Amino acid sequence: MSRPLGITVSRHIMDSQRLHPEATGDLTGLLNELIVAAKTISAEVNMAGLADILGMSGKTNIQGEHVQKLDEFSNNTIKRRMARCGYLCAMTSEEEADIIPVAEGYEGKYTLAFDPLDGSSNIDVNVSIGTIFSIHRRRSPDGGPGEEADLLQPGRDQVAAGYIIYGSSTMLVFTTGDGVHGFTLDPSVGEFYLSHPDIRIPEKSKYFSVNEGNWNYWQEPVRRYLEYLKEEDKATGRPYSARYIGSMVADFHRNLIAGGVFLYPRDGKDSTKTYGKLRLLYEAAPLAMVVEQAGGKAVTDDGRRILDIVPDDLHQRVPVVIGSSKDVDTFLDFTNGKK
Ligand code: FDP
Repeated sequence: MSRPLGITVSRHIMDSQRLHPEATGDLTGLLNELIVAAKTISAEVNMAGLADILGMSGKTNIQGEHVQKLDEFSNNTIKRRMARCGYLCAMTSEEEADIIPVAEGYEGKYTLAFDPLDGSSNIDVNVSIGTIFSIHRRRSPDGGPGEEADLLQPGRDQVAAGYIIYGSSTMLVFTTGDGVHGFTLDPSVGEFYLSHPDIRIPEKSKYFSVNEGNWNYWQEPVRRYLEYLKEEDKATGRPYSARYIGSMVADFHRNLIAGGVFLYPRDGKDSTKTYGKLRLLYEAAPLAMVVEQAGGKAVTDDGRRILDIVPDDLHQRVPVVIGSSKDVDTFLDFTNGKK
């Protein structure tokens, strides 16, 4: 079988860089390093089901090496690779409480926020999981280590954002502010090839993704919106169907391609849950940039644009409603009291 001469992700990034004569190539270099980390994680995720058979689920493997849990492995893979890539000044990860410094002498002009393995409750059951990333230009002067303020920037100032989904195939989906493009990993050659150029999310959908187990904890407009989606009305394409995997990357990706609206509203189960569950810097903001670049919308459950929120904490949580633009608009009608 002859292979198609596909466009690799490196070629795509280089071609995009050519459109910006002022570009130094740093963002290209940064993305390429991140892609190597993603391929490493993908290979490990694909081995996950074999862990027990190969005796690698305990603390030591057959070589006597320490074996890490997959989320720990993913975090370390990104952290170690990116700390010496020379393009970053600081990082933050879902797995670490504090700002992550880069190696001395390797400080660059960007920051990276990442969720190394999103959907962790699905790791052991062979359901899609993913890595989410967000890149900003540092605010502090170039040179020397970055500061927390370099990471606490609103999503609208991201220079690139995206995710890698480890599913039936591994896909990289990202934007540098010039549309959203998807690449599928050919594991036999270890390359991501352009498979989904210029992704556009359908304007209106027939799917909603939400954990309805939290129904009793939601606010009234959220409940009424969900009730509305479930009512029968042929003219507006209702009732909608439910699709909820419980990995944000997987739910989001499905909706991006097939159309849909994903919600994780505040649920008030306890006092710490008044802002929902998802994290702003490395879950909500990057996916909000992707969805907006694809023609969709992302807001909070009280109608604020996610990309406009200025973070005050690295691990800040935020309620999220994200997806097809008309479906998010209908949600806003409920929060604004128009419906
Ligand atoms: P998880 O806790 O499994 O890591 O990031 C948090 C997250 O997954 C999202 O990926 C997912 O959308 C959500 O939590 C699922 O939460 P619920 O189990 O409360 O529905």
